[in-house]
Amino acid sequence: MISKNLETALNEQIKIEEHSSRLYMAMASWCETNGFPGAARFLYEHSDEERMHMLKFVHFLNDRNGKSVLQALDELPSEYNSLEELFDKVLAHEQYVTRSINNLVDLCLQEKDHTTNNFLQWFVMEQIEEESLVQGIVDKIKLIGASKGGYFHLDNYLDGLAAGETAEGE
Ligand code: OFO
Repeated sequence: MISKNLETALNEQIKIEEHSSRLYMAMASWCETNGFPGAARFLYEHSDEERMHMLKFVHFLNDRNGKSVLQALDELPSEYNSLEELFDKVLAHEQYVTRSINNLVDLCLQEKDHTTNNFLQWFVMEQIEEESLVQGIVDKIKLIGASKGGYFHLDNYLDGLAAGETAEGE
């Protein structure tokens, strides 16, 4: 049985994951209509992953005799000035999610809830991957600068990532 405190905190995380899913879908849509089909594909897939994160929390909470509640979501931006600005925002959002997961772990430790702590460790590791992946994209964008050809290659690279290829296209 999960504590009321943790139930509330996990429901807040469900909201964050659902928001992440919609945020990346809105970003994918911007990319799709602004000449970046590879980035769009990458972000649509990422949106699906975030929904999967949300579902993990929903099932866990329900399995622990808690009650998962879907909440009203914040409005999303639909316009970006550039792909650079968009991916800077993805990185900032992932850093925010990492802080949120860490706060949840802190709460588990305070409450000595080892089961939830154990469940959250998957997300702790996932956040290392997510931040590192997005940081890599942001770094590439900084290297490209104003080069249109560079953006063309970056878009192909992101398409490859979405298809499960590595940076070298292996
Ligand atoms: Fe991108 O990790 Fe969930 O929100």
